[in-house]
Amino acid sequence: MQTKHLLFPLLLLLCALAVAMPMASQTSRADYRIVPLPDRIDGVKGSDFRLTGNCLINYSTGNREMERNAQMLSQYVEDLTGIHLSIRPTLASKDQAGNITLALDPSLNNDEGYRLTVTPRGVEVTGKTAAGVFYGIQTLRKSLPVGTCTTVNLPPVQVTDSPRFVYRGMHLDCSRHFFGVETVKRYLDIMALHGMNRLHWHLTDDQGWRVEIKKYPRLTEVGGWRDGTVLGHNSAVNDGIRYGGYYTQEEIKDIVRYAADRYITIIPEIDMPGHMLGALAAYPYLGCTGGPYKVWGQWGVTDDILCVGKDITLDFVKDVLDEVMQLFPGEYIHIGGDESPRVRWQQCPLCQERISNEGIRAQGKQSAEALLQGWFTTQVQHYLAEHGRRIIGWDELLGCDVDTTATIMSWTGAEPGAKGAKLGHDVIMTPNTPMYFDHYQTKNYWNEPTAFGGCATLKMVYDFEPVAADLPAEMRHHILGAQANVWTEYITCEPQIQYQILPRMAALAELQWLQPEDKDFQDFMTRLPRLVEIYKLYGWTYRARSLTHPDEQ
Ligand code: TNX
Repeated sequence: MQTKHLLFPLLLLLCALAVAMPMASQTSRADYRIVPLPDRIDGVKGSDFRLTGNCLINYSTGNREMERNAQMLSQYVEDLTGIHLSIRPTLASKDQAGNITLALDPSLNNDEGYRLTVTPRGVEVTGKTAAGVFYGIQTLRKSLPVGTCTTVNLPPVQVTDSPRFVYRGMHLDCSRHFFGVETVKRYLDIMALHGMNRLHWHLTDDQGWRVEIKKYPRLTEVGGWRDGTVLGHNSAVNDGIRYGGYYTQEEIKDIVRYAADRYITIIPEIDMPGHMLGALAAYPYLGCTGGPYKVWGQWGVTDDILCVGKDITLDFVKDVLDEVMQLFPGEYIHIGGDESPRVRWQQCPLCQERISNEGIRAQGKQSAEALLQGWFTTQVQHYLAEHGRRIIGWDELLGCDVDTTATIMSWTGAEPGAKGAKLGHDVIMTPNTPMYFDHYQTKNYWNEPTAFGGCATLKMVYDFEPVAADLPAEMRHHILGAQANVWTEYITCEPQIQYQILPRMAALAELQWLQPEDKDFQDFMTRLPRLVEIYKLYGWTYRARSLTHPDEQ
């Protein structure tokens, strides 16, 4: 065979190797200007720390939480860069050279605060608690470049950070449409990436009861299913397709654990006395008229709510809450309280008897029926308090005379929140504009997936300030934080959920973490694309146009 025939393939091979070689040993550089922006990023002199597959992740021997933190960090680094880091329990500080060390330092002043220190010799993520370390890990993760490489250079730095608010929430409505365990877990993953720590899980409503309650099996057998779903915004057309589903108690426990591993507390919502058609369809005796009732296939507010004139209704509620408390260990149970028309109560002899027996009388603008809702809520509140729990309710509760141990969720606007704080309630701010992520992201929505209505652009979310300017200084601590709500009347699948929340969650995260004087929208927009690289890496759907048109009114 002549050599000239071999020469060409050989040359080709050499060229290919030349191209492939630098790929195989590719180096990239970390950038600590992430979303949300840490409080302080202080550059330190010295050479970069070289993160390679030879680095270990050290964590304190015997600490389960820190071990899990180490595993998560290892997984994140591998997802982003392809570099595999082994984890190692260790006691000795001398092992730190060349490695990443996760440590606790009780002298830090914020429970969720952390410090990330990079020197040429190593990386240390320190938190007051394991949760703080987890947030430091998120920051380290988001600082890394996305893309396969063998070495990441980390410029020496001291990052110090702590969240502005203790309550950093997202809400998910799994009643109007039902989303399986994997979707909820991914939602929690997305929350973790954004440094959020409360999932408000809307589990029951007129369109479906989604949590298994052993004592009342019909809640899910009957209340979990509807005959069909209306098309669009309550048109005359119904698809006629049976729709439903629910979470078994085992699935709930699994999700609660998954959340806890990410330092997220789940707050279940059992909405009462309104938004209860799921339960009424299953147990018609719970209503004033006795039914028959059907799980709703349309949207809005129905007049059929729980009859609170009957003791059996209170027994039902307590039984359900007993099981709910078993499933959800967090302090808070959300008991709803929104949109409860009182027309049935006005007509119901038992509710009227309750009003007179309890000596309830209309006061000023508050009708006797409004105060009956207050009476009912107080019963539930006391029952939960006996079990060491507290309630959150929608801002309608401010019109029902509940005491200040009830935390108020301000949704009809920001004013009820300010009013509640002045009265001495703790408050979570979720005003429908701009905190309803089921609303459109532009006013120009002809080309958007159908949404509830309204508009909250990325910039509007960013600019939201949860603490009213005129709220007196001594009442400001009542504003626990902010949350975005994702109602799912028009959201039918996971990519659509993600489209509605991303990238608006990035703007929300920044207002949850940053002091208002440190916020800067233009700067945020320069940092956002790198976060979006992580969305892409995990295959999450997001609204790309918001990156170039963040305020398209
Ligand atoms: C109002 S927010 C509701 C929900 C709807 C939502 C749609 C609240 C307490 N009640 O039942 O799903 O608007 O945006």
